[in-house]
Amino acid sequence: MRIKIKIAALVVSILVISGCSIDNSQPDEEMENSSMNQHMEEMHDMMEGHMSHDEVVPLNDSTGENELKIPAMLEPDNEEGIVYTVRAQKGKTEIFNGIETNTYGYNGSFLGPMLRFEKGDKVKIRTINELDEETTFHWHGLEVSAEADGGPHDAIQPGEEKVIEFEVTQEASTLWFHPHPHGKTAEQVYNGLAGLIYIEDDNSKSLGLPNDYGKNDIPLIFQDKTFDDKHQLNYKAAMNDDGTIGDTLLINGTLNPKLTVNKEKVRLRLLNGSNARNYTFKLNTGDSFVQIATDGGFLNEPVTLNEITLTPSERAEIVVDFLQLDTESDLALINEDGSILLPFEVSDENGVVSGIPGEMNDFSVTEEEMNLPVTKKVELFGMMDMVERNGKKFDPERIDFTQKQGVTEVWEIYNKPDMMGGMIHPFHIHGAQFKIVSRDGEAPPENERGWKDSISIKPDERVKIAIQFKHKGVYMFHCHILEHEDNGMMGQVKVE
Ligand SMILES: [Cu+2]
Repeated sequence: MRIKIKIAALVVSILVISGCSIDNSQPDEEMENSSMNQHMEEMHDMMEGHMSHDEVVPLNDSTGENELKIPAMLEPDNEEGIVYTVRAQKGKTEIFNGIETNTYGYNGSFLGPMLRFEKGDKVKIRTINELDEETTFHWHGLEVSAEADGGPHDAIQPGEEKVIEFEVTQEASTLWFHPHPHGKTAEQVYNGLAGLIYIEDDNSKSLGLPNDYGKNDIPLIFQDKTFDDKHQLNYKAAMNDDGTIGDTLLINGTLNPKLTVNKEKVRLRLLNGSNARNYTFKLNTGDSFVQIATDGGFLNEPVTLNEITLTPSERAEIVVDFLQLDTESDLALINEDGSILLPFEVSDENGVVSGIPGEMNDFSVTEEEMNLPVTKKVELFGMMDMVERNGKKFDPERIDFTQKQGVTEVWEIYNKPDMMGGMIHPFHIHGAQFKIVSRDGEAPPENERGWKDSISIKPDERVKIAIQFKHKGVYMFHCHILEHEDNGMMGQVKVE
């Protein structure tokens, strides 16, 4: 009953929205009955598919029968002047035993390799599109010129290639790369296009943190999928305009993964690489762990947590101390529903002894940044394919904001609730790392006091961020629920 009232109220509210800001080619007074009926039908269809967060299909437990795959570290080319080659390609992957699933990948059939950069590196990447459709190569979280950023303006046609160059000027962090073609991002990521970037610097190498890749420094790319009865990824069938959610979790492309670790501190680099699902990660024993890094760098000090929530595209580095945990009991990483995401098998071997330093970084939001006036306002609103940003849909021909290179501005992002209460929108800005100044006027939680490029924004929440762009050009800012992005919850800032 309550739901019916909510739906009725929502129909009215959406009719108002669609009359005035989306379907604005047709003035309200001329709206005929037929069009009204059509709107009602569209609304009905929309409600059927709308994903409220109480209704998210739970994930199947991992049986732990497959050892977690670790993405290969990409070797540089020997070719003069080109450091790396990254190819987007189609392939077949054995996700289920003895069955080939059609997938996309970078330099392989599914997902991509890890690219490791050092601060100060001058990098050239030859990007090649071997798909049958256009794509782009977007370096999520990397502070590069807009030409290298791989937004929707940089489409590479099938069979074509593009060389990009940039210098790594930012601090140690875990970033990632994925496609960003106009209106096609969600499907390409869903099919498997995503890879990791590790940036290291003098600080990260001197902190003594676990850094043996694949042994005690483990990347975890979380992606939920729906497989059809032929074990294929059928995006069109699975697609939900409000964010495509699946019941099957893959970590680094591994179905039913488990992770074998030594008795030591293990660093987990968590990446929510899902189209739309949020994850609250915890240990099944309720034990705590420490978070050491946000999207774009180390926290000043480790923050002890019992759980951490990541919305799509957010990252966090955490350290779990398997020397301190009771390894006799079953240990696993679980989510908010208690679904088993990743069982751990702890070997009898002691690993290396590593500490976690008390001081890791010197991040701060300055007094000046705190007092800057808000000069850009972003309002996120809507659901399904009726999402909008500041009352508009993305238009590649329209520049929404301009900002001066090297000048810090404070943006305020507001998630305007709808009659259904609204939903969390993960908000991402290209080409820069930013600082959270406040959430609803309060200082952000301790584990968000570090560089960010993506943030979760709850319904009715107002978040202020301080952002500076190092490079010029046109950058995207958008909701990272990939279907919302494809449906136009995106704008462009021109940095001059
Ligand atoms: Cu959204």
